[in-house]
Amino acid sequence: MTPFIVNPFRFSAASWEFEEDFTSYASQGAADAVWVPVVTGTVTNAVDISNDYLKLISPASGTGYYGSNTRALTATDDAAFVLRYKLHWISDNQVGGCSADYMTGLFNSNSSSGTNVTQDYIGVVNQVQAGYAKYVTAAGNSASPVDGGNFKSNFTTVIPTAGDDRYFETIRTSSTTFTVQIFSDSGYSASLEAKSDSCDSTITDLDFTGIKGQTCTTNAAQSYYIDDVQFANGVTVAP
Ligand SMILES: [Ca+2]
Ligand SMILES: [Ca+2]
Repeated sequence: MTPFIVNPFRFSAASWEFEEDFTSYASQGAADAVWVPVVTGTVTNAVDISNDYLKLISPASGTGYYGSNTRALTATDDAAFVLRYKLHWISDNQVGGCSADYMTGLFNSNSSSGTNVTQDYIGVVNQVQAGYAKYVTAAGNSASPVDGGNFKSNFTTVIPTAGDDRYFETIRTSSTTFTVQIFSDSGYSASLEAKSDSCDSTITDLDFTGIKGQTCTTNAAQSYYIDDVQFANGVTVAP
């Protein structure tokens, strides 16, 4: 009888392409060289090297406009990747005639995210508008990440709430499908809500991850930070 030998490596998932807790930067310049900030107006977005996270503050007054921070990835697979991060909601201001929309996800460009800046993207938008704040999945081909026409599914159980830590997992499950699941724990075991959506197969080359978005001049506002970012390429299950 031939002995059956299990090869453990045969079943091993790929490893994370990177894991980021924002603790390793010796200076603001070193952090900004990796998580490249782009900003106009009075949006504040940067790695906070004192608190070891990536923070975004869109002000309720002043001239908020857009901000982005992205870091480069290596040739993201167009049909399989896993992105995880913790999102801590600091505060929001649910007023005004136009919304504050910021997205965490993957993009095919390190450009900013004004309404006229088109790019490919998949991720989750935090939208604050008069009377509500919500998380919504989004996927667009040659569009603006804050274009509501490319919003997919509203999370209705998990609502942005001051002080909450939520753990987001976005998976591109094929060229035309993706899922987003929100967990309550850093082990990604306690699921609070999940969405499955379709996307355009022409959404490709998502070689940057980070945050992007915009606000109007004196209206709705939001502040949050992300931490413990993990990215795995070419797989549809977390390593
Ligand atoms: Ca951290
Ligand atoms: Ca495209």
